[in-house]
Amino acid sequence: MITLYTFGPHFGLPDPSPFVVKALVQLKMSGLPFEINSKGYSKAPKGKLPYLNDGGEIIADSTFIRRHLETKHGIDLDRGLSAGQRATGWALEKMCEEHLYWTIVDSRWMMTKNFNKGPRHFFDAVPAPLRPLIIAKMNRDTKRTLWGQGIGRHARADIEWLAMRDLDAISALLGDQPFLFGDEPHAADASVYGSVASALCPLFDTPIRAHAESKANLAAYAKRGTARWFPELAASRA
Ligand SMILES: N[C@@H](CCC(=O)N[C@@H](CS)C(=O)NCC(=O)O)C(=O)O
Repeated sequence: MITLYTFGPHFGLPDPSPFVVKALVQLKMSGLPFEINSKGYSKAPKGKLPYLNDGGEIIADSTFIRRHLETKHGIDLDRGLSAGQRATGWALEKMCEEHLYWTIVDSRWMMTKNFNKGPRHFFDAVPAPLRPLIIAKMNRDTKRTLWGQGIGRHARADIEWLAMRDLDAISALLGDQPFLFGDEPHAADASVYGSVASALCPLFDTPIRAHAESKANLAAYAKRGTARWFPELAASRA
């Protein structure tokens, strides 16, 4: 049996991490049976989620999870795509994960009103006397990470502009298709859906979200993905 380690649903999303959402969607697309465990963070081999356990074999990182599906289970999530489409999918996926993602981290962690509504609650179970210390440390660590990545060196309006360019690119490539490469989803949809759903998360007030909402095809894409992969969430929103 495959076990996927996740954070669990938060913020009205299947998971607060777009990488976990991507792994959940990849597994759902694979058709393999799997279970979810939201208590594995402390044992994460790379200190991050997602990772999975497939009969004792541990695979950390959403992209290596995809590779594992390909190599161990012979599942090609890009079946039917041309080499050019596969390349476009890879480029879009990495734009979401290595660029758009950081703008979303910035908006959730560095904007006080969003932090208080969202990530602050990750620490609700920490004993009260320790909580402010842990929260301050996590904030410092996240700020340092954003600085190191580079995005944290920009003015917020510039960060938001970068995010909007990403969303424009996704919207333009998606056009009026149900999924990125036509009627059926492929590998990149797992990642792009996770990122677009994160950008649209109704809990957080950001110009990034407003921009995503202004693109009718992105809003419809996220809704379509939620209905297909997380129907329980779609029902709770209806
Ligand atoms: N490249 C990794 C990225 C995973 C990642 O960044 N996960 C974040 C959540 S979005 C995490 O677990 N952060 C916890 C930490 O850094 O302590 C993947 O594709 O799985």
